[in-house]
Amino acid sequence: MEFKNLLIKTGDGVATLTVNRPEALNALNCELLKELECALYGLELDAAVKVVVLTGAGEKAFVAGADIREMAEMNSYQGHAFAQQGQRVMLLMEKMTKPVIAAVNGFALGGGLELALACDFIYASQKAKLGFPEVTLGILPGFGGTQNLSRLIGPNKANELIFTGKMLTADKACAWGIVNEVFAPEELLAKTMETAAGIARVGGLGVSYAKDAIANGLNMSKVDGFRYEASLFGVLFATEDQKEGMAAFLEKRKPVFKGN
Ligand code: CO8
Repeated sequence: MEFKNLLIKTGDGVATLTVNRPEALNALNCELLKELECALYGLELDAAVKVVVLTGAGEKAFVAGADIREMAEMNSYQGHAFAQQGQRVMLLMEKMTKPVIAAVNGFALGGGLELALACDFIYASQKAKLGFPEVTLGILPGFGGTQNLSRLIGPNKANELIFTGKMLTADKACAWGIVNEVFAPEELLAKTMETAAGIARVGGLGVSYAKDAIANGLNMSKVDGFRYEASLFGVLFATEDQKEGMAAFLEKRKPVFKGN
C-alpha cells in the first residue's frame, strides 16, 4: 500500500517507519493517523519484521503534535472522534507483539510526545524537545498522554509537565525517566538501529511475551501480574523457541529462533 505521509524501510528484521510531513513538522492529521493505523497493522502481520523503529522526517521534528489547523475547525463530536482515532493508534502500538522504539529526532510535542510514549521505549537526539503544550491551546493531551506519562514518571512530574506546557530538553527528559538514552543528532538513528537489530537477532517469542507481560501486567494488581507472568512463562515451554534456546545454550551455539 502506498502512503502519502509515511515512509517504510525494512531490512534485517527491522522496519523503520518515518512520519513524513515535514512542511507541518510532521503534525498528525486524520489522514496521517489513518495511514499510521494501516501501516502498523501491516507491520504486525509481516513475519519478516521483528522490531519497529518510529521516527520523524526532516531535521526539526519527530512529530510537533496533532494538526492544530485541522483541530481548529472541529466540533465536539469531531474532537471526540479524533481523540478516539489517535488513541486507537497508541493502543495498537501497545498491543503489537513486536517492540516499537521511538527515535525522537526533534520536537515531540503534544500528540507527538503521546506517540513516543506509546512506544516501548524512547531514544532521543540532543536536539530533541519534549512537552505537552495542550493547555496553552485550551485542551488536554487526548491521545493517552495523561495516562501514559503519569504511569511512566508518576503523577507529580506528569502534573508539572502538563500543567505548565513547558518543553524539556532531551537530557532533562532522560533525567525524568521519559527517555532511555540521548545521542548526538547524527548518531541517533544508527544507535537506535543497532539496538533494534540486536533485539531482532534475539527475536523469538520470549521478546513478544515479555512485552505482553509488562504492558498487561501494568494494568493488574501485583499478584495478578505475577500470575499472568507465570502463565505466559508456562506457555513458552510449549514452543519451539524455548526448546531451541535451551538446546543451543547446552550445545554452546547461537540459537536460531523461528517465532513458533
Ligand atoms: N499543527 C499544524 N501545523 C503545525 C504544527 C501543528 N501541531 N506544528 C507546526 N506546524 C506548522 C506551522 O504552522 C508552520 O507552518 P507554515 O509554515 O505553513 O506556517 C510549520 O509547521 C513550521 O512551524 P513553525 O514555523 O512554527 O516552526 P518554528 O521552528 O518557529 O516552531 C514549534 C516550532 C515550536 C514546534 C512550533 O511550530 C509549535 O509550537 N508548534 C505547535 C506545537 C503544539 O502546540 N503541539 C501540540 C498540538 S495539540 C496536540 O497535539 C493534542 C493531541 C491530543 C489531541 C486529542 C484529540 C482532540
